[in-house]
Amino acid sequence: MTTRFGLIAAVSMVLAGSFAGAASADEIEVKMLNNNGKGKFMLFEPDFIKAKVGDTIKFVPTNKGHNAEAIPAIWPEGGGEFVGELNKEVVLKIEKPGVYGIKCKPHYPMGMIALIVAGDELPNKDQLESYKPAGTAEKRYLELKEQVGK
Ligand SMILES: [Cu+2]
Repeated sequence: MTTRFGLIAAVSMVLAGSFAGAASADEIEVKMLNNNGKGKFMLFEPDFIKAKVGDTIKFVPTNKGHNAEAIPAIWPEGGGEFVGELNKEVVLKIEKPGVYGIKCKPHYPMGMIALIVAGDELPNKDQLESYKPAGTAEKRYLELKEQVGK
């Protein structure tokens, strides 16, 4: 019995240790949706994400026909490559502070975009002003941009 309790205690300590290690980095889930049931179609939910360096953003293909990939014009230097496949879960690891623009390639023209803001200092913040979204993406882009720094 003593041995078994000893083992359980040891396992518990290992588990507690790994949870403590993970506590500083969060995994944030973003759904890729056809609609949100509130009159919004083709969207990331959430579409404005506050994160920190070390976090991972997991894009989940809740509905079919979507992907998640970088908007290269809104991407921090050293932020890495990011192109998810259609209908596939894809994970972005945040390695650098800054603003990250995300789009769904098929639905970008319908405004399927998201912004991730990581950290307080945003070295590529100017990209938000110089970026010119196309078509319907503009309305949503302006709404998202409004939220940066709030
Ligand atoms: Cu899409």
